Amino acid sequence: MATIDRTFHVDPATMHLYIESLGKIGWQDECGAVRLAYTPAWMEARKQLSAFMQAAGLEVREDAVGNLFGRLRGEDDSRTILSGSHIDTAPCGGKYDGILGILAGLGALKTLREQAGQPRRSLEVVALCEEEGSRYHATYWGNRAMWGMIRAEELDALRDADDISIGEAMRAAGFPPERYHEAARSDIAMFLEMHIEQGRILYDEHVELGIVEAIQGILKFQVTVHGRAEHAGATPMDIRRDAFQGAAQMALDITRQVEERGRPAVVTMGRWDVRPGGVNVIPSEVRFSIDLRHPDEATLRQLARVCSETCESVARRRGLEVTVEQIENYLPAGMDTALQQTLIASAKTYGASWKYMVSGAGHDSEQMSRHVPAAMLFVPSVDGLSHNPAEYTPIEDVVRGVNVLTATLYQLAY
Ligand code: HGY
Ligand code: MN
Ligand code: MN
Repeated sequence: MATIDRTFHVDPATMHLYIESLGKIGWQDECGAVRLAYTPAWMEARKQLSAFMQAAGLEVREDAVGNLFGRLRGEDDSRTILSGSHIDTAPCGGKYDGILGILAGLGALKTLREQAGQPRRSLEVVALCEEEGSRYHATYWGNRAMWGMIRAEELDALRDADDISIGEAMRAAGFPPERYHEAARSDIAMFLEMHIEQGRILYDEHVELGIVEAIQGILKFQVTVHGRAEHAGATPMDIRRDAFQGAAQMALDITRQVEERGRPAVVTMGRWDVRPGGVNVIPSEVRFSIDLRHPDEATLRQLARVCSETCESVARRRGLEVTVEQIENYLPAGMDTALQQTLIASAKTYGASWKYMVSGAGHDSEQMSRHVPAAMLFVPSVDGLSHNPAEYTPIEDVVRGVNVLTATLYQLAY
């Protein structure tokens, strides 16, 4: 049974200052937090974080792809206990997704340095440079760089909506892409991530903390439908090869089949591109994304077959061509049971209510768990809202989570 020898109390005013300072950077009133990888807002947020890390007495360093680290060096400096999350946001994000995990790690290390002094084992907080895949299909870019999983061809192949490659964006931000491999590390011992739940289970059930047992699997596809551009007025409905009507039918048929499967299966088609885009032109080409998720690998793969078979049968019926390309493949990931027990012992020490959960959202911990023991601590999202500017977690929930994280890191590093 895990034990907790000491508790700590992070300063609520410090956490509030951190959240509000970072929340302002990249905020766009009609959209929310917009901090896409290698953009000026992303650079500004890293600069602010770096200043807070220095003020907390941490040794600050950035790696070759822009991950930012704050280190509290231990007597034994050979390995690193890492905590943190991602600094980038969804296209229109909130003030908590990702960034709160970084600030929680920062608050914890600041508190430990002030109240417990030098640790036995080195501790670090990390602002991972890119997790969302909002600008590039480069999900977990910072994480994958640390594990030496980036492939050189990605630097040119990954392009944003303005056809700027991730390598060009890196260079413009001061990170020569040819040095990406220097980000690889072999000293990470374990990873702990605090994150907002982004769903409504904790909020609805009035539970204060979530202990994540597993992160569900995610398969993403890019569907491209080809038809024939023709005149909107002069072409009878029964002879059209309308790529949009076909794509819409595919989306609705897939959605219906996933809904029939029931919870927790989910599917989202969030990104569409209709060409040529004329009001009076029958669309000839439509691209849309599929984000498919389920905690069970076999079910996930079975639903992936449903997606491709549905697209092909609709295309046949409508005289269209269709390609279904898999662009991301993250299988379900289990969190480390020993680290979960330490988090639970810490939650109990603070008298906090908690429950086991499976994460609906993907997280950096999923990638980390492929290489080292990883664990996640959830704090509630009001109304379950996330990937939305109205994202909100009350400061008392934030402080409770940071206190539990701090006591857990103390147990692991002192
Ligand atoms: O997509 C996700 O689940 C995460 O927000 N990147
Ligand atoms: Mn997110
Ligand atoms: Mn996130």
